[in-house]
Amino acid sequence: VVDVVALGESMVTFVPTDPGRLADVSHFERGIGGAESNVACALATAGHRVRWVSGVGADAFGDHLVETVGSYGVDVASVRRDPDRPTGVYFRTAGDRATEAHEVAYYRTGSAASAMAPDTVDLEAVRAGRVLHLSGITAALSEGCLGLVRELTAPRAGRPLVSFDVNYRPGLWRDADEAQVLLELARGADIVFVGADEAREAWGLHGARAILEALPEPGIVVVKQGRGGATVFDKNTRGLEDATGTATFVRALSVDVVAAVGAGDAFAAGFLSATLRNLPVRDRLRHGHLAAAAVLTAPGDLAPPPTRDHADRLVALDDDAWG
Ligand code: KDG
Repeated sequence: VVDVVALGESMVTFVPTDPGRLADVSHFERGIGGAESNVACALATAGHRVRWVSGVGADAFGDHLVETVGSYGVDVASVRRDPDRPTGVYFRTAGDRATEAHEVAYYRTGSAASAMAPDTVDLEAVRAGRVLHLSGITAALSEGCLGLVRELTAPRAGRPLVSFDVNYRPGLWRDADEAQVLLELARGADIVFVGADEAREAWGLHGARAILEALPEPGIVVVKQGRGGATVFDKNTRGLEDATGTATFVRALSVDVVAAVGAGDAFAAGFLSATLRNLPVRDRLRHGHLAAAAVLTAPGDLAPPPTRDHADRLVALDDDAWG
């Protein structure tokens, strides 16, 4: 039995070893990135059975991605090797510590993963887990990818619990429909992760109340307030007709941020792991914040999260420690 299936594109990443603009720096360190495989690797580290579904080229970077994600214990047997299309690559700067702004240059148009579509992916393998994790990035990659995410978020008897991270990437969207598309996909999910900032940017929605009113269907909506913390609204604490409801808020850990990229993925993984274990909502948030802190304090998109035992001990610290 698979606990979680994560579907989405992963790329080989190149992050400069010294500060500066992409136009100027000359040395880069190779890593891997990809929102959904980041989630998959973190969940596997936490002891869950995880499958990653994607496409990569039949090239050296494809080998590297499959081997690296596989080395976390993630099942990579459903990753399609495409002889005609390359593995995606991206370059990004480590980012400004104060503003968290960073430069990103994607080389992924026409990539193997962007060729994913309902008829090129093994849908049975995708639907085999208890949870299916998707993100708005996939929807932006191509018409075929959008069709696939639509298919997977459509109502269907016996489907897995669908987790959807909005992951708004303005640079990836080409048509003007993105706000509507992302909203529609989020509404088809059971668990939605969205940053208050991205809800503002993508949907023009200000504050949790507006977000909840726009997303009446999902059983769980997690609104992330960046360094402030995150709030969970679930069906037990909000009536669908009363979108304000009561909610559970947990402050984020205060850490010295090295690079923020990937923190949202780690947060989702920590939250989903605790959800699979049926932990109380407060502890789901604490697990999310802990996993995020591990990534925030490391330069890469993907940093090893604390082990399950270690995380459990930290989550059990009293309220004073959690602030
Ligand atoms: O969530 C982190 C991602 O942004 C990164 O790992 C790469 O998936 C990625 C993307 O498309 O930006």
